[in-house]
Amino acid sequence: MDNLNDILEAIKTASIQIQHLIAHGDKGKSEQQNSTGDTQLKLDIASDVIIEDIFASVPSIKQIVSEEQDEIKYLHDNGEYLIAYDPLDGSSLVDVNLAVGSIYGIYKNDFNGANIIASVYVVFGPRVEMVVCDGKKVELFRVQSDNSFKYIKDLVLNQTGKINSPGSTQQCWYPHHKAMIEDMFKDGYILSYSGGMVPDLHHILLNGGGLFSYPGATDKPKGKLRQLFEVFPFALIFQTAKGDAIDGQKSLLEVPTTHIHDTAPCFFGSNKEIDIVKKYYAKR
Ligand code: P6P
Repeated sequence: MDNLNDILEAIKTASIQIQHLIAHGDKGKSEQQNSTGDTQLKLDIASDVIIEDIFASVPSIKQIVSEEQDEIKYLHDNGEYLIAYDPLDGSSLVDVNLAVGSIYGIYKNDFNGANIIASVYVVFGPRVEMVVCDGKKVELFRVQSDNSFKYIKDLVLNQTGKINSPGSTQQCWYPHHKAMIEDMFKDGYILSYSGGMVPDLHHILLNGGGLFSYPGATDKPKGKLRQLFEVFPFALIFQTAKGDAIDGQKSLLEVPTTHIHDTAPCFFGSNKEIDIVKKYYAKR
């Protein structure tokens, strides 16, 4: 059993500081762009600095990869864990007072789907909640008035759900994807999409099921969401919560990584909804 306590405590400490930053920090744009070409908000950079400074004091962390930085950072030669993180996913949503989140993928030996051993995300919404997955269970924690993280319950998906959360630019969807989304709505699924993958996926997990999709499309054939610090962490969570996570055919954790900022088309959901995806994506 891996000892992740030091890392979890570091994430809790960083999250309390990031919560304060969201509420009171400078929300302007910086002059910089990240590796994916997104203009970085001052919140992105400030959140990244908080996390990196705290991780630098954790001896078990060997390397880190951040959405906000081009290269791998080397922390402790004798460290055991590699962490890829998105410090504040969907940060532009703060300006319209919508929920945002931090995502952490914890790896051993190498940054790829096969080597992820745990994932954590923190959602900054009306409440601050943290979800921790060690590959065996998915646990929900909620921040209390004294900034402690109280265990609430384990999260398990039902075999089917009601939420359909379709990402990507609709006018760029491939015909088979468009048909799948439209048929799901005809079958009574309920639309839920905020533009923030952390709250959108948290909603599905807490409501017991449904489908979140960010497919390849004509504008982004390999999708938009980043493998190491967005796709793989949530894939581990959904597969551990008795749902599934695929690229249209196979497990997302089998998708090869050639660069630390690679993206992947991704589908996360309950088993019935993932079967629907496989049907529409068969032989594509
Ligand atoms: P679109 C936020 O920028 C993000 O990376 C994810 O949190 C979210 O799911 C996706 O992009 C939204 O992308 O193209 O729908 O705005």
